Amino acid sequence: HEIETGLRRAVANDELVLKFQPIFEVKSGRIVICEALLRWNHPTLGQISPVEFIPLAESTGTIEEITHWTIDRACEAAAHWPEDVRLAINISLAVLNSGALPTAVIEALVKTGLSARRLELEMTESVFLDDDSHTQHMLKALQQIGLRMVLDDFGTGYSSLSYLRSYRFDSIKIDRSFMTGIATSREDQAIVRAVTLMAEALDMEIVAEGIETHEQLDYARDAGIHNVQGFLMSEPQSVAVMTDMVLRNV
Ligand code: G
Ligand code: G
Ligand code: MN
Ligand code: NA
Repeated sequence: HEIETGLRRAVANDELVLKFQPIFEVKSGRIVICEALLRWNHPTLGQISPVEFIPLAESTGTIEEITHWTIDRACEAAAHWPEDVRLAINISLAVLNSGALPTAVIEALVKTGLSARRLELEMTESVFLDDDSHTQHMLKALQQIGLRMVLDDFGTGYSSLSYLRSYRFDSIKIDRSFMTGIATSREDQAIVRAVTLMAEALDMEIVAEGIETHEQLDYARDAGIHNVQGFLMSEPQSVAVMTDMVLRNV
């Protein structure tokens, strides 16, 4: 309850903080995308993870305000980055279904001057349980103005290949659970290779997340994964450090 009431004031009290975690192109070693990751610095409880407060924000209705704050701040930061670096923002199901997303996104793009093609929305496949929904039409409309749609945590949850048939994602992020034991698991190796081949055949970019060791990075490279993200390359960073990193991007 302390969390619940606090959440309503978190935006106004400036308690939310955005971190950014870079995603690197395997081929060039360059940063190609930065993912915005939300943190809540609670005045008495300390730093609270989005895993804890996002579900609460969804059930109490504060998720829209929080997401719009995130979109505004993240676009503002990314507008100062080089043109070839994209921004990724996580969007939860409740926000996708609410209908307010397109206006919030377009307003942020106009206000900051960030071009639509530099913005990616990451969502999990729960969004697509309902085939041909209103939400899918809305996402297609955003895609038509240049935004990229990313299927996050691929391979977990309700995972079904039918989502890939009914909706054109620009990119998929294979869930980090497939990378954790890849050095010793023939199953994980086979799955990562197969998913990469499929992504390529469907003209989707493929990202491996949760890369923590050189060995995992080697397996990702050998499988043909395009982009990688994980603590081996970089943890989530402050906006200042992230901006410095992309300006020195070589
Ligand atoms: O780095 P990490 O602990 O931040 O993220 C934990 C989870 O919270 C991940 O599933 C991530 O996608 C999610 N998350 C992080 N930031 C946001 C955000 O701004 N909005 C939403 N909906 N989820 C987020
Ligand atoms: O679900 P999503 O992919 O948006 O989650 C992002 C989460 O993954 C964040 O909590 C981020 O801090 C975390 N993360 C990023 N890289 C790594 C990594 O190499 N290892 C682990 N364990 N978590 C990671
Ligand atoms: Mn994500
Ligand atoms: Na993920």
